[in-house]
Amino acid sequence: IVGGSEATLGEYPWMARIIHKNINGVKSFGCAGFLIHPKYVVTAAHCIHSKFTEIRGAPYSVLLGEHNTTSKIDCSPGGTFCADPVQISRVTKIIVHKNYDRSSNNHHNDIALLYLNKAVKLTDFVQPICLASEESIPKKYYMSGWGKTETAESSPVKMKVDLVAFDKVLCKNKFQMIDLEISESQLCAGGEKLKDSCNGDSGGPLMIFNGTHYFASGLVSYGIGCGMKDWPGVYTSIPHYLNWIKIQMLDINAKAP
Ligand code: 4AZ
Repeated sequence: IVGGSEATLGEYPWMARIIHKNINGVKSFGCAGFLIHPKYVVTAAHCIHSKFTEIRGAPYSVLLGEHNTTSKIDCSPGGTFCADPVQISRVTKIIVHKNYDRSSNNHHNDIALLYLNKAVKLTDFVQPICLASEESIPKKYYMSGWGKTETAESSPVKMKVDLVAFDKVLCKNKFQMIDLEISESQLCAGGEKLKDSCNGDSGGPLMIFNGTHYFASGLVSYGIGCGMKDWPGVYTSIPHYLNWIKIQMLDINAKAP
């Protein structure tokens, strides 16, 4: 997050960090995601290594309820108050959108669904987010994540920023100049100087707030640098994939072990 501030404890409790363990057991963090149900997390397709699509037992885990990624507090149940009650779940099934093309810079259909080995416990720090069912043009979007900040390092604590909507036609024209195609299933937000999502925020939700609830309206997909004036970030439209998400959830459930 560029140009943001630290989120408060428990703010945006659907924010997930996706951890990948390589063949040597080394863990790395690359992306965010968001909890939509105790057993399902949505993220970006480009966050999943190509060989792990549609297989069981891929080496991914999801961390929920986290704020400070460097804190070593033991948050076991029954302990004293814990500021960072983290829950870790293994990903047992991954569905990457079948029309996502890794070789294209357009990042169309940049969405994936992760199925967790066990339902997470819903707490003050771990809650699902609602999904937006239709595209709207809000006054403000909200973004959160642990990605790169203006210092060009990823953030150890969860950050937040608000972004403005960016006109779709203007956005299409802008990206067309550099041979990129913005489709109906993508939306643009930001484009103000030094206020943006950035590397490592991918897969996280672009949120809107209706006065009572937050809704995921988009998903961080890509951008031209971060925080460059007039270059908004590009987001996968959640309303466009609402049916896809529902169908995949039913499909996983039907096949679940
Ligand atoms: C990335 O590489 C990335 N501001 C995500 C979002 C943006 C740029 C880069 C857009 O994950």
